[in-house]
Amino acid sequence: MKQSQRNRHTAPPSTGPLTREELQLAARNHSMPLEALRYEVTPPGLHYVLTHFDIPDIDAEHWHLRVHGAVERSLELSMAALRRDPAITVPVTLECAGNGRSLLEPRPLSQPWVLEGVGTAEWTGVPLAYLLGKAGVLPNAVEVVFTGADSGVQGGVPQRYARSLPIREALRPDVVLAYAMNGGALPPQHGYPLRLVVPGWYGMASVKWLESIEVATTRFTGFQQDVAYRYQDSADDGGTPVSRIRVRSLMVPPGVPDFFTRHRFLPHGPVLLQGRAWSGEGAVTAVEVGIDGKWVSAQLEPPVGGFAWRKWTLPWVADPGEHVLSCRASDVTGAAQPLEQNWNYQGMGNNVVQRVRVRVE
Ligand SMILES: Nc1nc2c(c(=O)[nH]1)N[C@H]1C(S)=C(S)[C@@H](COP(=O)(O)O)O[C@H]1N2
Ligand SMILES: [Mo]
Repeated sequence: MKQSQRNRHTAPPSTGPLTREELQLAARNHSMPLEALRYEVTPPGLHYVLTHFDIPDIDAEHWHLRVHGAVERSLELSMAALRRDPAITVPVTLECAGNGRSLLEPRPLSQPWVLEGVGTAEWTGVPLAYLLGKAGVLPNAVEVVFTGADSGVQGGVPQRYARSLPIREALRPDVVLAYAMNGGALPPQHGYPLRLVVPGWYGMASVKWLESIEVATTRFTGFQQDVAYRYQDSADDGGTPVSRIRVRSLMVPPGVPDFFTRHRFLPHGPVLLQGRAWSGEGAVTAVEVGIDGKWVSAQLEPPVGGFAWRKWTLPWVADPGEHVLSCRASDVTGAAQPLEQNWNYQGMGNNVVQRVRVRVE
């Protein structure tokens, strides 16, 4: 697909007020309330949700997973068969690649996330590598294509939701085909009866309502791979694909909110500031907390897992007045959250530092 054709049906970014279409998406797809950062593992109802089309209605009794393409043996597996395979449980922080989009100026028109398109769950299921091993990946395999049961139209293109992974990522031992979330049945909105979870990658890679796994000998060029989820400077820029989660931290806003503005009110005196930090590039190594622009190192707790967030805390003595609190994480690659976000056409990979205004009384 030529890039000039790619964004032909996508409305250009806007400086105007929020549109009805954005409201419609925001009401369907919910984020994680920031106070839920207190939970190490996010309760399923508080985990963010992002669904491009409709939640498909799947009868798990008759559902089958197909594993096919460049393999020695194609497989067709029922849920009962998958449950007999060895299972692993992986704690994973998932974040939508468009998280923070509505903070950009001009604003790319899509799901208008603020900051909270994130959550951490314990995903239980069969390692993808185990099933690929059973099928026998042929030596000319390049990618693995994952297709969900959901379909619709995006950018004028009718499609089923599908994404691919390079073969070396697909063979990682921690990539899981999950049928349980936090020890309970996978809820409909999170991909029942089976979804892929790719630790460290932005959420778009973790295909829900999975029906087909195809080992491919050429690069996949589906819409969600080649058109959506790219870092582009403009509609005409081919851009680069979005993959791993950029380092980020968030804070539980202290005190209590104003109902409408969410401005915070806090009594003066000692308060424990806290939040969580994560990165898909590797371990978070530091979190600094900014108090009116002065940065102080926070205390870090061990992460919940290799690609799950870690808690940070910082005791603060709040003086009366207006204050701006922020937090900034860095990871093992040396990457740190930017103070001002670099703009991109689709509003992808935002990890600008969060700023929380509080009035101490
Ligand atoms: N089949 C299918 N899988 C999907 C999607 C989708 O629309 N359809 N959305 C993706 C996106 S963009 C994200 S961010 C995550 C969200 O997962 P969650 O809703 O379980 O948090 O699912 C991904 N997997
Ligand atoms: Mo997403």
